Amino acid sequence: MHIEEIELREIRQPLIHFFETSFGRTTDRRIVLARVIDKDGTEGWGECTAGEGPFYSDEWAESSWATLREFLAPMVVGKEFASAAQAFSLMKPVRGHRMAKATIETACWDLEAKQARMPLWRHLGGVQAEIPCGVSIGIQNTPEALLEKVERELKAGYQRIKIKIKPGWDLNIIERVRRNFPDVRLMGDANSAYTLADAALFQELDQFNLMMLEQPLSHNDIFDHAELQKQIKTPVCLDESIHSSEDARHAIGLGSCRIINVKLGRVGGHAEAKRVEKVCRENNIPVWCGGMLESGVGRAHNIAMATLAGFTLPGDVSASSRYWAEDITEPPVTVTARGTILAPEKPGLGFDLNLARIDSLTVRNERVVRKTSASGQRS
Ligand code: OSB
Ligand code: MG
Repeated sequence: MHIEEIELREIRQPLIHFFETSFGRTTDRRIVLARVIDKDGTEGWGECTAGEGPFYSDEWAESSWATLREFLAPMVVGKEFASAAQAFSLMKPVRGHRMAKATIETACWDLEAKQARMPLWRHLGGVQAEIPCGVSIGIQNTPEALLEKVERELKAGYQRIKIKIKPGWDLNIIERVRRNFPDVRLMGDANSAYTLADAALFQELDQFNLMMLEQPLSHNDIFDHAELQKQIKTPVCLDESIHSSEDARHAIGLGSCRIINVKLGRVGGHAEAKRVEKVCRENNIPVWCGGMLESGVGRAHNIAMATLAGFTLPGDVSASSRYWAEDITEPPVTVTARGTILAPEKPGLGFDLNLARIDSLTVRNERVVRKTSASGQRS
């Protein structure tokens, strides 16, 4: 692989409905995209999953743009490397910034799959042509609005419901949803809103037969989660705390969780996501694919990753129409009546880019090309 150019774009696109978590409400998305172009002319696309502010993680749209433009893209452009699996190590001098790195890394995988004329999911080693889907439902203005949403998603066929919780929107809400839907596969996601001092609350939640409780404690903790897991029956699932296969190994060893949510951006791309999946599979820890309110590009990458063998639980990857009036990919992502997504058979991501739509949403773009002269000027 020899990347001749990386084009960065920022697009802005409103969500159909606000999405609220314990750390805040999102109404309009800022999404950084990367298009990597090989010297043979093949291109690949990746999406940065950083949010609009540094609240889910320390990365955010502006920091990822600056890091990509100043450091990461120049480390990859003009380099000859054996495969997409090596892209992450080219960017190793930069510490952290995994979401920014994943933007380029995942684009390289799309490109490589296209060169091999293979669907990305098969190129990654995926084995499931159909993946089970759930939905993540944010905090609503009223409990009634939440119940309506749950009902609508179940009618659409989704296989499990995730409810965002925070202090004041937790026990009472889970109880009401459970009472109205006694048999659904249900879980809660706290996005780090609690501490170990809240263990009694989680013990009370045990009676509602939740599939799991996602990231109840601090965003970088694995120690207190291990203590909490000892005190409750509901499986703990880690999201924010897992940035690498090393983190996964440590969390599993400590007993901090029984399930792991894998997100491409959070771990730095497909190669690391594959390593997380492997560690978990070898330790009988089920994984599932998380979501970050992605456009069609990130969504297509999530679908490909979720076809790996260890992804045995329904993830947060759902239909484009739940987020966008119009997606930037053609066709948009759709879900079957059985609550599944069919992995596409076309080469690469398997979805075409709607370039006219992308152009109309673009607020800035920048081309990073190889330095050609001794003076260090970009050509
Ligand atoms: O914690 O999984 C999370 C969205 C933004 C930031 C964090 C999370 C989420 C979601 C939404 O739960 C998943 C989706 O529908 O894309
Ligand atoms: Mg989460």
